[in-house]
Amino acid sequence: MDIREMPQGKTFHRQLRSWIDEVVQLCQPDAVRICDGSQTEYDVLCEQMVRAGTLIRLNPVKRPNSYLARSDSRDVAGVEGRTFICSLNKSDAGPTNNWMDPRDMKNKLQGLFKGCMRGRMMYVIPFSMGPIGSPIAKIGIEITDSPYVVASMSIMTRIGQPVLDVLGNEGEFVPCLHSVGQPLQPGAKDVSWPCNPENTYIVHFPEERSIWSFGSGYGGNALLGKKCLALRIASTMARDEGWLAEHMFIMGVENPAGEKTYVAGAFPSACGKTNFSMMIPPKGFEGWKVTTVGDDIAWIKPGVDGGLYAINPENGFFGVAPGTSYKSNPMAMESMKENCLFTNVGLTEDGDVWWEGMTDELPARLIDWTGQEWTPGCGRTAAHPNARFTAPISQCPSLDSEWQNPNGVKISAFLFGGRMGKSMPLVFQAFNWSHGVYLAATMGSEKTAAAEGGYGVRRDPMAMLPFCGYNMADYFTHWLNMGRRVPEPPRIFRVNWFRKDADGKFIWPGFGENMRVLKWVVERVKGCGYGVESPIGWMPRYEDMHWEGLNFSKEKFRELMTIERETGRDEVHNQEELFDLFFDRLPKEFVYERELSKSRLWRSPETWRPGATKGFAPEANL
Ligand code: TSX
Ligand code: MN
Repeated sequence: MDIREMPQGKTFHRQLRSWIDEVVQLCQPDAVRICDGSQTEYDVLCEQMVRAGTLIRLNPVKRPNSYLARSDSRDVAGVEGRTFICSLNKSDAGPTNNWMDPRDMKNKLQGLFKGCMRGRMMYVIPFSMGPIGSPIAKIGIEITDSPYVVASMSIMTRIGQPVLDVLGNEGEFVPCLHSVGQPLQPGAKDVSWPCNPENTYIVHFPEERSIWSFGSGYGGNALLGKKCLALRIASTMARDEGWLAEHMFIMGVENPAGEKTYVAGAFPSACGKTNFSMMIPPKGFEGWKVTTVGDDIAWIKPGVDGGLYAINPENGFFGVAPGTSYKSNPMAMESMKENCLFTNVGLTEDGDVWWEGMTDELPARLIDWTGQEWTPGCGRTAAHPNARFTAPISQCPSLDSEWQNPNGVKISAFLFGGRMGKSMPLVFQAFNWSHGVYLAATMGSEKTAAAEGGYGVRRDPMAMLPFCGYNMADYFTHWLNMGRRVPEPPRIFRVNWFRKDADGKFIWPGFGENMRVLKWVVERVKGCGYGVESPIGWMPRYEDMHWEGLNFSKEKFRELMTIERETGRDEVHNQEELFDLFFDRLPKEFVYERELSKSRLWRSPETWRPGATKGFAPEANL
């Protein structure tokens, strides 16, 4: 079947139709298709991409209804250097975003988009971020010349006619214009992954609430609902409208009594956020359940009862494949058994996918992500390190029963955590909201190599550094304001699964064992969990945590939880760098919080606990 002969989505939205006309005039596509979101549309598009060499159909027995895409080797990841926030004033983009005057940028983009879809089909994708019709959801319309983007968006978001129906004739939408930036000359043969790396621009106009993306067909650069709309544009909407658009997972934790507590959290990249959101309770936690609402983005609004309610605006997982296995994340593996798109992973001889870390045993040979023959000793990786799986969230076995609740789930705790080899304990609780916001803003991961810019901490406030659509100092202020506006804000915790011992080995087993931390968190927010006050926050003692099913000694726990006065002081001192960056708009509360932290850490350990000389551990003198 030819996609051009199929029935299309229908809309009488005047503004939408005139925007489509405008884009046709500018981009000069061969034909236009308004996507209806039907299964036939998806199937026909994938079939067309198989014929064009963009997709490879995987073995239908091993991986039903699934495909592999291999991108251009220059188009494999987000491009922070070419991502812009074009607010009217430069200072509203802040020191951590690229900025250009919106008029200059529009001129540049008009030039790039002129005729850029010649020889190609233009797709109009109506999509809803959040359950269709939810009061928290937002509608976007992505116009793209990439059928791969259409297929990906139909997994990652809710698309098609139902969205147009809710949009009606007057509804609001965020226009998202995307092109791979490589027009096809008449008679010319297309490449399997068209893109334009020399002229890539990912541009956000926060005041106008529009997105223009040119030159990349990959991930967040091209699937504009995710990082561009649900984080960068939504964060500015959230600031203006009094809610939060966050780079957070959402999960439910149910105890044996059947009481469920929802937790949301943000970790910087490579800290296992997806793994955590799909955790399986370990031995010793019979009757406990963890359920998944989302693994990447949370939109959080004040509810009428004084709490904060969160929805996952997405409808799928766009996860990093390498490292994902039945050991590290069985729920993710189960989610990708069928109906999936894989990008830049290896192709096995029997037509299935493989990536580094997927199995202990390596395949004897396969075709790697660049299309070349691969063998275990060949010196290249089978999958690109940023290779992805795109899977429908509905296929996740740990999916929470409330995942489509249009009003969201009530969040009781926020977790923030980075990768810290020393100085940060396994878990501690902020003293109060402003202290918690401070802990979230100073979060980061230790730099691992001198090549990454010397030793120290790479700060990633709320894991939002690349995704905040406005000045991050104003974002901190917004967070502080939310705590004042909401009578019952969630409690805030810092976690760190990555502390190392003197031999450089991880002290904490992590993964499912993180349930022990979650249990303490849940008990704290319910008011039935014990803890002691430390110089940096509330901490569990050994006996305050549940150890059944794990052999973890009191001595190791002490090593894991210790705050040495010197390292603590170094950490607070080091935070100055971040504060300097935002000096002109930094909320006063942060200055005071830092001074309070200092006064607690600079004091003699004897005042923390009689007899202590070096530091603090929840139940011991050091
Ligand atoms: O995802 C991880 N989590 C969270 C899981 C719920 N990872 C993988 C991080 C890279 C994406 C972890 N790695 C975690 C963790 O809690 N912890 C570690 C560190 C670690 C690695 C290997 C072991 C232990 C800890 N192995 C053994 O103990 C045998
Ligand atoms: Mn993310």
